[in-house]
Amino acid sequence: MTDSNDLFSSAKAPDKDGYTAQDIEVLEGLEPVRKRPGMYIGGTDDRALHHLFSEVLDNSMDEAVAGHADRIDIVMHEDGSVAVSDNGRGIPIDPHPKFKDKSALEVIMTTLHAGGKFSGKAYKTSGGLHGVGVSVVNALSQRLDAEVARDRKLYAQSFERGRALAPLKEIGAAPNRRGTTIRFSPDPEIFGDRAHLKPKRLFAMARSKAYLHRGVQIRWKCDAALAEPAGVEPEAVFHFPGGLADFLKELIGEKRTVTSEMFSGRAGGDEGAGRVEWAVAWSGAGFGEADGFVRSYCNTVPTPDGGTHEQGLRAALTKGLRAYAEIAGQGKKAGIITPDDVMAGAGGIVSVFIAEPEFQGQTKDRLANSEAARLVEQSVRDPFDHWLAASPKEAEQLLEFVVERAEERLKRRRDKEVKRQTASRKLRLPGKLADCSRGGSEGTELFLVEGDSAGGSAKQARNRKTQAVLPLRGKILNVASAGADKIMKNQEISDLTLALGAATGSKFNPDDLRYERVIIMTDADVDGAHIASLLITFFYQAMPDLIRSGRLYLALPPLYRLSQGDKIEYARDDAHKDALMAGEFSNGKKVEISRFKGLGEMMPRQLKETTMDPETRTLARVSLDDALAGEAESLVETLMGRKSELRFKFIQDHADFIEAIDI
Ligand code: 0RA
Repeated sequence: MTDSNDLFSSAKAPDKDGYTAQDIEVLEGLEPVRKRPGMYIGGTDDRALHHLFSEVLDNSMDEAVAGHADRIDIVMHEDGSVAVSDNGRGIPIDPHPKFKDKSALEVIMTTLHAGGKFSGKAYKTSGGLHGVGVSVVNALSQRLDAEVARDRKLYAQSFERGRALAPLKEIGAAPNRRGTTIRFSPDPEIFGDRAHLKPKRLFAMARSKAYLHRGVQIRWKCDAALAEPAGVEPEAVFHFPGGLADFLKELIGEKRTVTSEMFSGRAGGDEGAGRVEWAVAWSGAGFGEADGFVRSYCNTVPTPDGGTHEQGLRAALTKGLRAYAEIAGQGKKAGIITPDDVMAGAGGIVSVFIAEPEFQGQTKDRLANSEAARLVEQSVRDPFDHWLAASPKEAEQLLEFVVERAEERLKRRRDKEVKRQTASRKLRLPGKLADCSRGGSEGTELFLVEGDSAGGSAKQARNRKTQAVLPLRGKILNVASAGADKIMKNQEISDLTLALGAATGSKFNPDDLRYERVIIMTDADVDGAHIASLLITFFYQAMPDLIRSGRLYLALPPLYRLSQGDKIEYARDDAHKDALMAGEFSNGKKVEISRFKGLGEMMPRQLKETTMDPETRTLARVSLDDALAGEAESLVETLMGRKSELRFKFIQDHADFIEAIDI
């Protein structure tokens, strides 16, 4: 045995083609295949059934890819059998060294894993069953006929369910041809009575094979009795010297593309391992299949789950385009481009030929060889750079197109983020709340406002980004005198806790608070003070830490507006008004004094300036001195628990409880 790893080199072994019967390794019989077909072909469904055809076609295809054959004939017979012929070297028929009475062909056909490739000197690069071998097809066929033209003679052997009916026989002369014909019919015992090979499917498989190897002509024939009902041509010839470029043209049809020419090419010669071929075009209108598509193949076997060769293509195109943008002075644009953006509007095909393909995944539909990624990237990159440089105008259009995809992607991501945020917020937020738009709580404020009309003014006056407004209707429940049950059911209280995002009592966690500050904004009158005191009571009992951490405030809206000519001032209360009259406005000229009946009466602009705008407002921080906690407790208990008439005075008088500060 020679130990050459080069699948495609015709080695210097005894036979002129470098392969003898002793190269075939015998592993086991075919019984396991019939017992557990799923283990070998991944099931017994339609897909598995058609895999049998792939395997047979791939064997012939490999002869062609290796340069030994240039023609393959496929014939679908009326009985449901299909024959695949090639003009390759012919399966070896010499006696096998280990089984002296058997030909190599019989050993190949009846022995699992028989095939040179398992000794690293395969006659084939792949297989539709990812290399399980033609013996599996034989095992799962009710009948298989093999015919070999070799050394000017014609040989034949037939099998039923994997068993040879007779030894290989020389049946005539073949003076000027060579090659192999395998005709098989899948076994209904395995696939069921109605499992028939579908002409349409075989036709499509045959056709795409021809695109993948320009050096082969595939002829298709189908018995009219099958072709007509299936709507398939009874005869066709597939030969595509344009290779994948032809294939892509066919796939994208009349659709408009971003560049006038597609990007296609090949590297690594016409035969053998290390070859790469590709074709890519971009379409603004999309190609129908979602946004874009990539079809990939390894040794002409489709890899619908992609893999390393697709990665290589993506990498080459992305890096190439980025580099082009850099050179064209548009590096900034290129920074946001990802492989997904490049491939989003692309239709592409990539085909590689490698020595020992490894397939991964549940259905073994993904190429795993890492050298395939390097091979494709290296092969494609240079030609892509040249392609871009050769027509700057088109390259520019492509870059624009891809950058648009990137921008769309970023926008989608932003929209999704916003949607997710608002959805998760809205889900649990009270309907009356006018929330702020900022994501985190940092720098945000919740204004608790008395009544809907003041709420309306506050919503107009606020800074939407950082200030939220929750209007509370009428007097809120006095939690100091209400039972727990009543508190839980109270709408205003539940709205308030929902808006704050934090639980009450022992479950309160300051980190949950959705706002940095909570600002009670009530009218500057008795009712307003009452509501403020009720709210403070609520916070004192339900979230004392909110007060302790200095996050609860009272807004101080003005009660009076004083104007004298152009000069305008606002006064918080009578004392403040009197002080202004005695000071700034004491020049004897007429002063206009108006009294606000409520926040709702103020113009949003006035409300903003006097009460809400952090630049110009004054707030009072509600503080709770822990040293006075016991006293506060009893005060709240007496004041809020029963004697409501004392509340207003309490709020107004206790300067140690309310401390005016500027923020
Ligand atoms: C094993 C060894 C050789 C060729 C083949 C198998 C072979 C198999 C198939 C299956 C369909 N068509 C095929 N053609 C060839 C090499 C034989 C030699 O060295 O002469």
